[in-house]
Amino acid sequence: MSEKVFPKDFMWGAATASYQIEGSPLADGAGPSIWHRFSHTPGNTYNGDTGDLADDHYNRYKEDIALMKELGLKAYRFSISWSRIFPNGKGKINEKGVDFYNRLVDELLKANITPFVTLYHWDLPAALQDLGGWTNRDIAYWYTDYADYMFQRLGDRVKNWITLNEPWVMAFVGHFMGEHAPGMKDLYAAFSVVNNQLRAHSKTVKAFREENVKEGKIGITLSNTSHDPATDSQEDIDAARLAHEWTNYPLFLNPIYNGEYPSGIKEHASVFLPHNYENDLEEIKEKIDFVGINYYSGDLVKLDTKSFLGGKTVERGLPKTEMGWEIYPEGFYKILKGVQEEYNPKEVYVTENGAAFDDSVVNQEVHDENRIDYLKQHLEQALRAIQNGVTLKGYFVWSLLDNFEWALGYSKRFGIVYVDYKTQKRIIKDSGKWYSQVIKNNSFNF
Ligand code: LGS
Repeated sequence: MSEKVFPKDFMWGAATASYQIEGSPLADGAGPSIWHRFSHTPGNTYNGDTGDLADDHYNRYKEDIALMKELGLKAYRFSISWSRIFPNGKGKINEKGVDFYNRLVDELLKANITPFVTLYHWDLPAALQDLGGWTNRDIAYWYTDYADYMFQRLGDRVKNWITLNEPWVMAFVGHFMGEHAPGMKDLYAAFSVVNNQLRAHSKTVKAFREENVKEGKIGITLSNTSHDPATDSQEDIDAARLAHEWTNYPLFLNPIYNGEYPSGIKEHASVFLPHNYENDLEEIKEKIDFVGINYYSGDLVKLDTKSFLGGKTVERGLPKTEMGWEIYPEGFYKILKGVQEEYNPKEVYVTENGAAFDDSVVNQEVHDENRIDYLKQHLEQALRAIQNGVTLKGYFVWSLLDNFEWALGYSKRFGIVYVDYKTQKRIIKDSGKWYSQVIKNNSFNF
């Protein structure tokens, strides 16, 4: 056993997202989002679950910030629900929606917790979906107007901004697999969403620079799975590399840093990208201040000429979380090291890492040793990444609270704080207690 000591000023945090925790989606003049619509459409979510109540954070945010303080969090990543601010996505402003985030930010600052704001975590105003949503090129303007407005309203107090959460998931799980809102199954739409998200992101970064938010930083959060080749055959190595370029940080960072899509995408998938997408690349190339990395799991990839981009996953017998995802901490290191080597970002934050397990309450306690093990193994790899040159500045556990896990509803618990959905009572799990010690000591034993 040895002590794993983190750099001084390491930013320890926890993350959530608006639709997953807030509840009251239509309160105080808010407009519906695509997730409100999607979850209310029968057959789309486990058990027909919706975000109508979720963790009732909209009403309990003070209690939740008190919990964060008790845990000793230094930072908190949350997202803004666009349709609370602009009920129609654009045009008329809903001051009461802005009020909620003003109160939230003020309460966080009072508790000495640094806010990291995600401008978009999948809950597009439904009114914009009616205009084509992310497939409409105009969304780059709609989104930038909304983001710019938030910089003006919160930029005096919020210094850390994330443009988009996991644009790959938005594009492909929402527009190709149909499992997330808006529930489409169209590969061409999915690639146009990728391109439009990149355009929206970069226009917003430019607007952010023009706003001149004092000491402000802006970045993007990307999803990642560590794809390893199933054998050392060139075919499988290529299939794993292509899966990496398609589903991980390269799909977005290559255009942002280098002004072009990754070579494998150009070679195998450019037919799906919008006509004349090349004309957008110059505008998309735009400096950011940090990269947000989300990491949960890995897989083994084998060539499969029948599947899109030629890869399928094969079982390798690693232990899994309740989601059925492999526990593969080594992959966390590979992703962190990879992003530094490939794009050399100024700063990296882990904006999500965590695990769902089947928690049970025993005498008002939750003994989630499995989650503690998961976190220990992953934090060990994060530290290893820092020791090997990765400019990792902070880590946000997913999630602060058990919450609405999208299509899986309330069936999966990721929190370090347990939520009893009937009573809305919160219980700090053993993992939460453990994490608060890590923060306090800036280290842990493993
Ligand atoms: O709740 C979401 C978490 C849970 O797991 C959060 O809103 C998202 O930003 C994020 O996508 N989240 C998440 N992702 C894990 C994806 C792992 C995929 C592994 C697939 C292996 C078959």
